[in-house]
Amino acid sequence: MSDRKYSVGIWAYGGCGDRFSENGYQKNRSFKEKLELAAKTKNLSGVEVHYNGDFKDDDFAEAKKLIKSSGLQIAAVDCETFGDRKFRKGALTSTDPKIRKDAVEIVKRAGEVAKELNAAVVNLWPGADGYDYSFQLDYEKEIELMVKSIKEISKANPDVKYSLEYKIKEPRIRSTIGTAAKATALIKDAGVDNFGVTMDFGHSMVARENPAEASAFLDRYNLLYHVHLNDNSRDWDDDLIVNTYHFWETLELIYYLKKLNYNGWIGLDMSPKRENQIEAVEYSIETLERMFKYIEKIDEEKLLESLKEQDVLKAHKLINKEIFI
Ligand SMILES: [Mn+2]
Repeated sequence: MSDRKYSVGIWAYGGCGDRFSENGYQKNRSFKEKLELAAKTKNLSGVEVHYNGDFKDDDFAEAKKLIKSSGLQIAAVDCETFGDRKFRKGALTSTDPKIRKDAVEIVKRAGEVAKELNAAVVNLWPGADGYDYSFQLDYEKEIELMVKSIKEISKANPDVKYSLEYKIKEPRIRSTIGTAAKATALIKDAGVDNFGVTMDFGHSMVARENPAEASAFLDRYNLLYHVHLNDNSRDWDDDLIVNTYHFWETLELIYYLKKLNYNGWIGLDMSPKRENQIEAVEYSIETLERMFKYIEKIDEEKLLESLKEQDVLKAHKLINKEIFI
């Protein structure tokens, strides 16, 4: 194995339910049981966990013990600000000051938890923020409140790295932060220097971006804090096994992670509903490792030359030579 650090969102070992199966297609497991499966997964070094989901303040001491005994590192602490009924009309952009404050407090507290668990980032996916209908929101207010919340979170924990995970839709029909460009604009607007972005492959695809290009864009502003790998059919965030739909987009992203010297966690965000969960994660890591190795075999100088000339055939011939042997 290489020295690349692979992690997975611990929900990959949970029930993997959806609105048609709230109990889940897989067995609903406790945090302890999920950690046990993660610890059994080959070549996995870390997990992402949800503060206010997998554990809250009252069972944090117990969760810490379980994490320690699992031998796993914590790649990211995610914040649960989306499932609670009170956040159904927004969390970080709620027009109810009490509800917005509750959401901001969860994210601030996740920062403290991240420090204690030595996590690389707090992964902040503002899933509750957005809207479903025309004439539902005051958009000016929505943006103003999101920027205000980002500023408050940043100021409370200046030494914690917060990574905003954009997603174009779901559960809201239109999310407040749907694209890499919008996440960047909001971070610049807030004028904070401890906020970056999580580029989730599937979210980027559904937003009709190209993940490699989105990553290069974010890197230009030093905002590529974290990545989530998975795959989908491009019309929904299916969180499928890596490289099962989009081979070229995945390979190009791998090339760019190397080209940009990305040295954060290679995070998996998957929901294997009908597959063996350990095997699905192991296969995804193995696939990514193979892809990194393919990329290393390609003559970099010639590839850069072909990119400069925009010579697609030259580039694809170079790449194909190493893959389809
Ligand atoms: Mn994700």
